[in-house]
Amino acid sequence: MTKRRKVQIIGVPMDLGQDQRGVDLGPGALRYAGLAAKLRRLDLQVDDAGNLPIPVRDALDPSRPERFRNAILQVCETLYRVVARAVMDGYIPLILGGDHSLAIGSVGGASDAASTGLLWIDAHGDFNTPRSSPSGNIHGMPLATLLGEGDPGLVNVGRKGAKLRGEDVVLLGIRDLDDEEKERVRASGICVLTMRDIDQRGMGAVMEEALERLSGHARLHVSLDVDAVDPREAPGVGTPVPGGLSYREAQLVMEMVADSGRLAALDIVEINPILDHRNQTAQLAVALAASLFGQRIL
Ligand code: 5AB
Ligand code: MN
Ligand code: MN
Ligand code: MN
Repeated sequence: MTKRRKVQIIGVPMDLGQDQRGVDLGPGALRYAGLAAKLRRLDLQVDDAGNLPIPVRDALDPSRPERFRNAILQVCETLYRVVARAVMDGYIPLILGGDHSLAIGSVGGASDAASTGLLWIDAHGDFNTPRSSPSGNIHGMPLATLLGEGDPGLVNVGRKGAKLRGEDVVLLGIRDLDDEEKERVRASGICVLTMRDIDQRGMGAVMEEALERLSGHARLHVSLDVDAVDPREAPGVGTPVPGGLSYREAQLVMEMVADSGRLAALDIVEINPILDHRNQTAQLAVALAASLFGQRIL
C-alpha cells in the first residue's frame, strides 16, 4: 500500500511584485473557496500552515525606491526555507499567492534537496530582468531569476546561483512576451508551448510533449499563474490577456500531471479577488488543484 499523501498549505499574501491592489487577498479567497475541504475529500492529509508574515506595502518607506525589492527578497528567503522544510517532512507544498514573484522562493525551496522539473503555466514568460523589464515589476522576472539571470540578490535567495537550467523548464499557455523578453526566452533553451501550439495540436498532444521534455525529473513543480486561463473563466487577475486556456484545457493539464504521479509542489498565484466576480477565479483554481491532486471525472 502506498502512503497517504500529505499537503501543506502555505499562504503568501504578497503584492509587492506588481502595481495592482488586491493580489494579497488571494490566500483568503482560495481558502474561502473550500480548498482544504476539497483536497481532504481526495484522501489527502491537508495541513494549513497559515500565512507567512508579509510587509504591508503602505507601511514601507516611500522614500526608498528599493523597498519592494528588499521586502520580496526577505519574503522569498523565508519561503525558500519553509518550502524546503515541508518537502523534507514529506509534504507536497501548496503555495497560495500573492503575486508570482514568490516563485523565486517556492521553486528554489522545492528543489533544495532533490532536482525538480518545472511546469510554468502562464500567459506571460516572466523572463525579464531589471534591465529588460518594461514595467520594473518583479512578478515579470521570477523565471529569469530562477535561471540565474538579473538581480544577484534575488538570484542567490536560499542557495547561491541558478536553481534550474533551461532544460528543466516548460512554459505553457504563453501568449504575451515583451520584445526583448522574446529574445531572452529563445536564447534560454526553455521549451515554450504557446497558445498557438495548443490551438494547432490540441492540449493532449502538447501536454504529452511537456511531460516528455520533463521526463528526466521524478519530481515536478507546477507554478500556476491563473492568468494562463482565459479571462472569461478567470477574470480575477491583474494582467489579463485574451485568448487563454479554456476551462477544460486547463483541467486536462492538471489531469495529465496527476496521472504522471510526479507532482512535488504547486504554486497558485496572481488571483486578485478585488477584480474577480463572486470568487469565480478562486473557485476555478480550487477545481484545478483538485484535478492536479487526483480528482477524476470517473
Ligand atoms: B505575471 C510584463 N511582461 O514584465 C512585465 O502575471 C508582464 O506573473 C508581467 O506573469 C506579468 O511587466 C507577470 C509586461
Ligand atoms: Mn501571468
Ligand atoms: Mn506569472
Ligand atoms: Mn499577472
